[in-house]
Amino acid sequence: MKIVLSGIKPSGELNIGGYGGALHQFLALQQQQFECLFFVPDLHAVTVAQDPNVLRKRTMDIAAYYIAAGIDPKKATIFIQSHVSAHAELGWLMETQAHFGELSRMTQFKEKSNGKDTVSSALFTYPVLMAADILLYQATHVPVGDDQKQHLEMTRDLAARFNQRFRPVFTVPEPIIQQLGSRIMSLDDPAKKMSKSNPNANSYILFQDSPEVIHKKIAKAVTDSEGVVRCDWAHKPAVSNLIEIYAVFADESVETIESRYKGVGYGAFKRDLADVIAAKLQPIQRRYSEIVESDELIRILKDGAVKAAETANRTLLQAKQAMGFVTWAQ
Ligand code: ATP
Ligand code: LTN
Repeated sequence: MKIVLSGIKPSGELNIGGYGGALHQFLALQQQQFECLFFVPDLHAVTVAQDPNVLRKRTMDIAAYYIAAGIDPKKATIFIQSHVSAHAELGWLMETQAHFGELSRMTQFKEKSNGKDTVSSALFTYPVLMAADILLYQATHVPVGDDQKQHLEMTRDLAARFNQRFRPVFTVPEPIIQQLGSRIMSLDDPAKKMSKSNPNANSYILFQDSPEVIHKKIAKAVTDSEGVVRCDWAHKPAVSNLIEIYAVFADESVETIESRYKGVGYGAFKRDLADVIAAKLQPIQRRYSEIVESDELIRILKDGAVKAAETANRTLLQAKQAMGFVTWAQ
């Protein structure tokens, strides 16, 4: 049985990077014979300071966007991380297995702590909680963007270390990092990942952006002076990034796009790209606004948490027994 688990943090407004690396894959995997769990990692969001009211709204937003984008609650379990307390508990147990040195090597921690006077210790141990998320459900496959590769590697190491030291409790998961869309870069600088933390709002496209805003942002996106719509990451990273975004949003190959725009300048290509993104986002935005304030969403999340907790508590009990905790039959 293949089990897929993944999540998008409610730490900022959802941008199209999260579509490329995550949602686009979630939708594809849901169609296959996988058991799918998609959750909102709110415990991960609070590793950096969050305004409580904003966190509350963004958590529901991410859940609503899952459904609006096409995740089907009848096929997948959708839940909020903090509603299943086993995550925090297994997170602690796995911290006893993680090494300070390996956590110190995590590039995401280095980037996020760089230049800050203080960072929370939770930001440092963040990958251990992520490992707990995955291992609780015995996930076999974890669809993520390229930036999560190192965290997945650590999850695999922790699972194997635990299994070896105690007894085989955890499945060692495989990352799924698709070729297209797993590294959507910033529109103002193709050397940087598209991220909501970028202070330049023109560097990313949000799920909630209107077609006008999308056109404006894509028109401003950096390109190069060659004027040829051709994918070549080494020499033309900015244009290659736009082509990849087009490919993901239109579900077309890079070659199809290159041949369509042969002899056509960047202007027309950019206008079409903006249309392609807007066409994908508009129905999602409509469905999002119908569901975000609804009782239906609350019911889906409550049912999801009950279902997730059953599996999670079972694995947690096995891990505690393996480690030698006193566990009377429950
Ligand atoms: P932040 O930028 O604030 O660190 P994030 O966008 O990396 O946050 P999430 O929102 O939790 O964090 O990311 C959700 C998923 O989307 C992850 O699998 C991540 O790898 C993927 N993802 C995020 N940004 C991009 C991007 N620019 N390109 C491709 N995938 C991305
Ligand atoms: N670390 C991820 C979010 C995340 C996640 C997970 C992804 C938390 N737990 C478990 C996949 C599986 C991020 O920063 N994007």
